[in-house]
Amino acid sequence: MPGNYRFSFGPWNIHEGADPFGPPVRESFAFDEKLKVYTQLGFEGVQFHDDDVVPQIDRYSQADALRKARDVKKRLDDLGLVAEFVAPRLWEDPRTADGAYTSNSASDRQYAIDRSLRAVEIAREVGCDRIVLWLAREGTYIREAKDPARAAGQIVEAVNHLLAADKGIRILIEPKPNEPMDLAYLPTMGHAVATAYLTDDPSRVGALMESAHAILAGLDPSDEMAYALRHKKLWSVHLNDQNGLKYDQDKAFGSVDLRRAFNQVRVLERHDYGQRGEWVGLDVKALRTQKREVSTAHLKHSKETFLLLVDKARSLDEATVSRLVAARDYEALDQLVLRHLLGARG
Ligand code: 3MF
Ligand code: MG
Repeated sequence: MPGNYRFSFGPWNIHEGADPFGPPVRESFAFDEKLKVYTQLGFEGVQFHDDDVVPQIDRYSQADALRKARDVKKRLDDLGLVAEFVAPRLWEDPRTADGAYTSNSASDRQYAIDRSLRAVEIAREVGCDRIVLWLAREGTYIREAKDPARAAGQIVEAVNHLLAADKGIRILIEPKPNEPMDLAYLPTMGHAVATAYLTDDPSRVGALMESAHAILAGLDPSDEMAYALRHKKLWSVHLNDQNGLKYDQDKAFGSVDLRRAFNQVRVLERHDYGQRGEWVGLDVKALRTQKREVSTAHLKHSKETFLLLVDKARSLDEATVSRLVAARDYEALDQLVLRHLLGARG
């Protein structure tokens, strides 16, 4: 297998299969069992929500929460694992029902900022300097409920609070156009990058591109990656797949559209992604139909597909690509790529 990429996923990617229409179908894996899966499958990086590190964080003082985080760090060290990022979970508490940083309630907005500041300290305790903001409920169900220009400013102010609280922390915005909201305020990479430039320290604000989120916005994930790369702001990815405009599926990488997956890998390869410490992150759900003993296969398969596509990206006949581009023979270019992906000879 080619490649010197490092892979990560989040503990939520090993789950019990509940969906909005049905309960869990598999017994849970304890946190320590999940950590063993990382080593078994060759993943070094762990993506965390703040309450993946400290379950029920709101019940604990910050001093107690940080003690618990130190214990998690020790368990990571013992297994040779690294925390990639910590993301404040700003969408489950009743105080986030109307949004977090953009809630119409001042006290609820304050809760969201305080909770995010706690997440920054937890990140430090587990040894990482990256905070991911998936702004789940920043948006509306009913257009007139909020002022969108004010909301854009509130998100910038919240990011500024985090930047000021810890001068070494970096913020990665993970855009998504919908779900749970009807319309979210930071739907695309363009919004994430533009928000970074509005903050007090744009050099410490970047983005995380999730394939399914780009597809839900009607965009091509490789173009979203490329846009952020050009701004030197592609600091992580959540690779997965999505079959058109419907509920957020988080299917195994490449499961729906192999060529779209190939182009994501190719753009990463062409821009030396990973050479500056970026992780290849997955955010994939096991199918509800999987039995418990095979409910981590989606992680193994997504990583395998990624590496097979690295091989495809590296072995594409780039001289012929250049010749066909120069001749503007895009029909032939199309077939060159299809034949390459299909492994056709001659
Ligand atoms: C939602 C997501 C989230 C984020 C995660 C980390 C549950 O569509 O992708 O996964 O990735 O919260 O920021
Ligand atoms: Mg994600």
